[in-house]
Amino acid sequence: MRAYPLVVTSLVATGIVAVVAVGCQNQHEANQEAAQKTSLGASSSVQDLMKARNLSEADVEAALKTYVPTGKMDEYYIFASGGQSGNVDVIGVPSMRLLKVIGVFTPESWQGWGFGGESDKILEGGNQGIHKIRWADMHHPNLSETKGDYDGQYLFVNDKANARVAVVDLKDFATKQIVPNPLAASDHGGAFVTPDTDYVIETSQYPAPLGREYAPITDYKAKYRGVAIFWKFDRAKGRIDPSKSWALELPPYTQDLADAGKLGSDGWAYINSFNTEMAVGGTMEGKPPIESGASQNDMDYLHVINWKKAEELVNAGKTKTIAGMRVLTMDVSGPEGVLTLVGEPKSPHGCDVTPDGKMVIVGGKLDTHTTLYDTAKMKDLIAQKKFEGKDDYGIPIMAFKDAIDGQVEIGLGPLHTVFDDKGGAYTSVFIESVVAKWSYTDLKKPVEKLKVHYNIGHILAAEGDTVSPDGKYVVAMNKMSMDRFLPVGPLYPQNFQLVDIAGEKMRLLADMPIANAEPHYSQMIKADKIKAEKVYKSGTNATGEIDPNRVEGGKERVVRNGNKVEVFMTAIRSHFTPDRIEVDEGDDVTIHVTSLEAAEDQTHGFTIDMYNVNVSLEPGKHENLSFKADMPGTYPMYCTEFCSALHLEMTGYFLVKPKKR
Ligand code: K7E
Ligand code: CUA
Repeated sequence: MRAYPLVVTSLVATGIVAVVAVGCQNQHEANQEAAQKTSLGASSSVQDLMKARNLSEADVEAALKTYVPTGKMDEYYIFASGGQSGNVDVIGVPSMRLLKVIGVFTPESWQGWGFGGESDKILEGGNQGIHKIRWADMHHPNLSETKGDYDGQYLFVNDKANARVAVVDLKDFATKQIVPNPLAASDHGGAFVTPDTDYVIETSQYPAPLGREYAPITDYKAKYRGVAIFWKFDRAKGRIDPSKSWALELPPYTQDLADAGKLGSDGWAYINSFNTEMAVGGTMEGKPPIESGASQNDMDYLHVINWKKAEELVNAGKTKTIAGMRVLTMDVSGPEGVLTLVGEPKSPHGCDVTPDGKMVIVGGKLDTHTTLYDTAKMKDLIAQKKFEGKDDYGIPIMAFKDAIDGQVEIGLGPLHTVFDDKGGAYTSVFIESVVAKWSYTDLKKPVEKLKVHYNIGHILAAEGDTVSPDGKYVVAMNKMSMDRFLPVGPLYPQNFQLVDIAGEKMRLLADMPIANAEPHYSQMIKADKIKAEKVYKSGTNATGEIDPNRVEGGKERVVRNGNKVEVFMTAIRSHFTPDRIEVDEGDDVTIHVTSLEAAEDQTHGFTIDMYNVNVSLEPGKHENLSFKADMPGTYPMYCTEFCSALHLEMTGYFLVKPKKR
């Protein structure tokens, strides 16, 4: 009630501003200039302001490089893993402003993601075993590619905790599919795409029997396995096709990161690993913990996979079906040259193919080097069967010295590497807490270091995983932020630091606190590659289809069939039709609701109090809400989005008549 006069007041105020803006443009500009001067307070120049705010010239330069004035747009999008939030954060560069949080694995209430509408079915599709999984540990988002370049169409993400991969459509920035991995319990090397997005690669992390069968830990070597799934992506449908997907059985070596070859190395995939010692812990039994058991050997193994050849063998039926998936087992892949190993120094992490496809770069958590593996040399060694031995599973091993191009001394704890357009490589160095810039084309070039705050994990670069990176920016994705932001209790934000790499030396430009979880990887794409829709075609549902139950204006109705009640509803500024629904306790209710809006940014929401249902109705959107009327009573239903001056009046009642007892 009380808000109504406020609405009118704000409308009147807006009206006045509009008249001023149209009628007296010059006066308006003069006013703005005056306002800017006064907002400097007592200072009359930039110098005074710098002094007052204690800013250096470098600060001001950084501010000018990142400031995006109102009404102007950013140059790039970052698609960042939301880590334990299970969702994707979309960030603008260079402003480092948060633009959207896309509901993926975890319910997101603004988007009505997972609160009774169509999206529930997408979330249901990602259930594992008998559990309704509603959280995720997202690690590596990957954009779809055409000829090795981001094409701005799709985003793929993985869930380490529950071994799943999701597909996000960048037409509407909404998740369209979640695919559960039937073979592994955890994944990590995902979701990496091949250069034309034929496949989305998802490789396991912690070994377990394929299909997650029980096997005692003493059977680790015999029964536990790693796995790499090659999910076939159907671009026309915009979905992964599990029936055309297949997997490669791997030794129980704790596979870590993966990447697909490109250009000359297209058709190959690479996975680094750790714990090739196959340590299984036993801290209560007086045995060393996995962390020390796994750090005994000087070398772990880079897995080199000829996936084109694997595809041929799969098509020739050389597979075994496990948990409904075709699996190429090690007794086939080893002898056929599909899977080959090569040593990797000390607890490797990161596995990044250079833009020219010639090298694979691996860091080492307990090493000071990055190692460059030569993709062409490895191809030759495999073709000539020049190996130095086999592992316990019969997988051939190439000699380290034959396979590498060289090593570069980087610093303490190099992890991930990204690239610019001039042969520059940027490696995140965790222990030393720096970004190290070096040259992958000239290994003798000195390494330049930039301190970051603090303990960088992943690093990302503008168009960094493509065949043609842009240079310009990298972002340090720091795990710790000790003294960077106002204190918010013992759980600190993560810190994204934007770094300017356009000049001779790296320059730190801005910090962005990441407040919702620990991101791992992210990718950055040129903004003009994204062709986002502004409104939906009338009746579009969460799967992107025109819903068969779409409701046209004038065709609203309530259909009863025994204890099934179907409501066909429309929403338009500022009412629902019908606005009264009366059902009996115990009825199965479905509300089909279509937004009749066609104007940009005219979103409604729909909720019924106390029923834990909520959907977002963007212009043209259709939703189907299904639930049982199991709680008798009187419940207001209303629009949850401030959509018009009479938004508060966009309401109605949901009445549940109690059963006679
Ligand atoms: Cu955090 Cu890519 Cu999962 Cu490295 S991983 S930091
Ligand atoms: Cu519709 Cu508020």
